[in-house]
Amino acid sequence: TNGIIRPKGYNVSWHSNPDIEKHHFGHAHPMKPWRLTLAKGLIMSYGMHTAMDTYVSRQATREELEDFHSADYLEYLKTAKVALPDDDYPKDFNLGGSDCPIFEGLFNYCSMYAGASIDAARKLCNNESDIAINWSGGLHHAKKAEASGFCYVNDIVLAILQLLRKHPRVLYIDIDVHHGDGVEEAFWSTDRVMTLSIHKYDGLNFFPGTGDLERTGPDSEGNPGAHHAINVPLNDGIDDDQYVWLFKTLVGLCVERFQPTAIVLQCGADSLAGDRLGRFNVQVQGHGACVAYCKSLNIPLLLVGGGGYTPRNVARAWAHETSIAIGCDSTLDPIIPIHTPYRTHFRHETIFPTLSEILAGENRPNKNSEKKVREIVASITEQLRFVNR
Ligand code: ZLM
Ligand code: CA
Ligand code: ZN
Repeated sequence: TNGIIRPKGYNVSWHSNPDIEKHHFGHAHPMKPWRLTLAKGLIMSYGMHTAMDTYVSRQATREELEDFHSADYLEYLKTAKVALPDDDYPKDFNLGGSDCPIFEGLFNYCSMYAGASIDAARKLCNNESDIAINWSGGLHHAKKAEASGFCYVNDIVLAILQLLRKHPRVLYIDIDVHHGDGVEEAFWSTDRVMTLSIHKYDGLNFFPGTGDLERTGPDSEGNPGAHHAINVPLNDGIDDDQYVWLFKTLVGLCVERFQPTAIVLQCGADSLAGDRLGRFNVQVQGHGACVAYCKSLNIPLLLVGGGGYTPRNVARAWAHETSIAIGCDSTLDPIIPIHTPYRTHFRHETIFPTLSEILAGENRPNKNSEKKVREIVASITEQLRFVNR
């Protein structure tokens, strides 16, 4: 089995539940929980599960969900009925539109992925894990009383609230192609959480329309959250070299300045080249290098999923990142094992297809100049001078 060995004295916990994967957002909706089945198949065909503590996640309780969400929103989420196509019904709490449809088992789906993130955070709190993984989480757009962008319950906020019971400072990093607005907003007024999101930004032309460089936290007198929101707005086509350089530079600066005692990394795979909704040219290698860099900091680490709309690439990235977490990435055969379920879905036989294989002639030029990237780093360096711990 590829020489997968459980790392000695190092614990990785993996939180998942096949029930989550069975939910459907509806015909042609880009969010496909089934991609988790594809990822799990790949992870298990490599035998990686034998090197982790595996947990079948449970539903978060109503009380746990109310740590962040309002009771009336949760009540509506629980009782909302699937509408008939022509029904004229109120779209309260932004539920029921094409982005956030009401589907069969919606509340079960939400409480399960939230339960997994909460459990994962608790494993880090009681030192039972060094890295905890929930690929079904990472739903960063959900607000206190509002669904947004395929997200209904904000499992990341709930997990960070767990971490804050034990940890004085949490660094949240978000490599999804979209701005992590829900998490940023939730911790907007505290200096105990620093949020760093890297994303495509094009004003209101790209969802959710927030996350410009100047958005750094409320700058009113005596507000502790000031300067603790960090935003990295990028243009289409950024490649591995630029992305990984930016990531390491900025995360390095944040860690030095903020000295987090725990890190949450949202690994949204829609920043990968060839994504149905994303616009970047990041490859599985570069995406994984971000995870490897966080691991190298030796700070308790929570890995969650997020976006990712070309399932075969999502599965590749999250399987590769699982191997990085357990430390077997260097010995892993990149040729996808022959007995991998749905192996034909992968189209190319390796976890590291080349850019031209991924894009198949669909050229996406890099619209990020070296100058722009350096200006971003200079501006954030300046911002971080205001952060004192
Ligand atoms: N229309 N079907 C990222 C969340 C991105 C808002 C423009 C809907 C879609 C998209 C839904 C099947 C994360 C917006 C889009 C069309 C208003 C978004 C259903 C295609 C479809 O074919 C589709 C009928 C649907 C939705 C595309 N929606 C693309 N982009 C964004 C939300 C979530 O990755 O960050 C974390 C999980 N919504 O741009 C509209 C403004 C709705
Ligand atoms: Ca992001
Ligand atoms: Zn996204």
